[in-house]
Amino acid sequence: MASWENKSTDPAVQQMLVKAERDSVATVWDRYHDMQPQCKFGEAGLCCRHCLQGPCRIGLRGGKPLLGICGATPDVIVARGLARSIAAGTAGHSGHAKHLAHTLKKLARGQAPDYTVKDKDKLQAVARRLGLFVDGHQEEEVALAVANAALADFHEKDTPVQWVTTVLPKQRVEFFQKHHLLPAGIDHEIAEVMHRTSMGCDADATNTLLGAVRCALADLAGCSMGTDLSDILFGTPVPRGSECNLGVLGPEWVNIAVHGHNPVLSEMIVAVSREMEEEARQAGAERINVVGICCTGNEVLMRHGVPPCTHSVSQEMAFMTGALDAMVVDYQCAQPAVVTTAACTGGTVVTTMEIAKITGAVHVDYSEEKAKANAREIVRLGIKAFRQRQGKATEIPPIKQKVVTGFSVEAIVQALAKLNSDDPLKPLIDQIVAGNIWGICLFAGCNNVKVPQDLNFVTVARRLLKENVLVLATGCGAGALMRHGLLDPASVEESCGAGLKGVLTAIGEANGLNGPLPPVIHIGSCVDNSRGVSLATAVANRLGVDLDKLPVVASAPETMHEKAVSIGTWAVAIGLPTHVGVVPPVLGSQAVAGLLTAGIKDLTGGYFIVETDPEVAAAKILAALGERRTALGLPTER
Ligand code: NFS
Ligand code: SF4
Repeated sequence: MASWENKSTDPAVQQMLVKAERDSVATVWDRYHDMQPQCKFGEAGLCCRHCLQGPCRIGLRGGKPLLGICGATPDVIVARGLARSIAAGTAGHSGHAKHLAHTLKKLARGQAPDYTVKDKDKLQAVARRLGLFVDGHQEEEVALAVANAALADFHEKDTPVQWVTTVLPKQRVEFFQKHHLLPAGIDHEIAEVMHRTSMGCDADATNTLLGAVRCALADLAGCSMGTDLSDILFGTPVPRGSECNLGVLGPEWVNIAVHGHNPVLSEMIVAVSREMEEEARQAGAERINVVGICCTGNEVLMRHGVPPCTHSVSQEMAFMTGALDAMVVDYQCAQPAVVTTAACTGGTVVTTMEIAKITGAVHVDYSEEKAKANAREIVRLGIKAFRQRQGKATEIPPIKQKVVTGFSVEAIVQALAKLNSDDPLKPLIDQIVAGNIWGICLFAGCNNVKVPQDLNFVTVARRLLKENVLVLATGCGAGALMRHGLLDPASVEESCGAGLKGVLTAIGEANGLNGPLPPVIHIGSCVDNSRGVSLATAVANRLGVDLDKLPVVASAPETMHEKAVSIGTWAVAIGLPTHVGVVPPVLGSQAVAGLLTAGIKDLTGGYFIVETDPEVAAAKILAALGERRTALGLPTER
């Protein structure tokens, strides 16, 4: 195997890696190589720096583990480290949601004139779900009430976080209440984890992990709120077509990548770029081409069909083409290295948020009050970089794949309603019962430099599709699967088992598509994992059961970010078997590892499946679905 195949299975990325080597541009894979060997203590979760007496590294003496200087055991140190990761992840998702809540509030008060409520029905639906007044009130009043309810969910109050209690089946909420797992406030739970994991506080690993689970449920709230408010502000996605991979860049275009997470910014870049075509033409460009990277790319792909050029671990490759003029980042998942890559290849990195500046990037202070003016300033930086690029060579891999995207739960239910308008979920449930859909798997999470890019995603997904598992995908997981053709309806024929093929075709044809839905149903960005929860909750409610009974699993086969740790933890908490394909830093404690992969099943019904071999992982996921089918009394022969 050539060395770049160990790095990425995406041929477009492979081509850019050859170029990077030729041009002596260091990439994430070079830095990973330089980092070897990585610290064994850190890998096992056995390093603590929670006080200035440390760092304490837990080695063995005489075959027995040492204790931290304060006496903290390996179990305590591993549990505390994991809990802090979950708190950080929760801060990421919920910070994103809070930003949207502030935007909605400014809009309602007339302070954000460039934003509107795009989905009035969703505003009303969310307000009703939260028990707020709707009838007879102005749109601004309802928007303000929803924004205030969202902001109120951040602090501790007498009632638990509404974006948890209103998005799950009643039984699950009662279960959380009984076990003291309902978050009291999103920020409150993050602070509580920081408190209890500080020196001399919680020294009972199980207790720490329960606190971490409550924090992870605050992450679910952040995700659900992120989805709801984005749909209200920017529209609930409907199915649409697009293309992806580096081939969506064009040498004669002003290529601007939106990278990061929050559609608050990327939506405005998309909007103003359409108004600035003339400026681009005056600079000698044919047009402005906005493309996506990572989750904000998913947001604008879902709502506008903006083509994603790459995702996650391969973000530097967008600059390696020499054709990317500006990379506009908000926050999260932007490797600071992109500034160095841009310095080698040309192009500008533009940071926009006060909490996420990168030394060497150009910073434009973005505010919702001056959204369009700020966005124009940013696009102008792209046009300027395009001018400077004239006469320089580009190398754009001629590789792109067709994508069908835009499957919000609303869109899925609408598509199913074409088969049964009175009871849209019935056709889905009938097919699960009949075994034409063996179960449902939600693929989520990142690429990770430790895994050849996309290998685990594609291997596990292909195996599951053959076994008639309905596959949903979000975030960079959807990115991985789309760059290998699995969001293209044309690949149903070769990739899906007969049962699934029949279902996808029936839904597609009932909706006038002249063919099937794509093999993988793209439901959005990482916060949109909440759409998976909504769909599962709708099915559970329709059947009158809790989520831990459904043949539904989650898989993050190449996970990287702390946010993914939070998502995985809430997935387990709501009762889903959850596969991770990268070993998290917990192996230093058998007690913690055992609790997460087995013990917790007795409590929540969910559990982690940690499996790095994608073939074995697929088999374990199928077995987990089989176990659920058996418990429901559904046919299990295939
Ligand atoms: Ni999710 Fe999205 Fe991608 Fe991973 Fe980062 S963009 S919020 S964390 S790398 S999937
Ligand atoms: Fe060491 Fe305890 Fe301080 Fe951690 S909290 S660094 S284990 S002394």
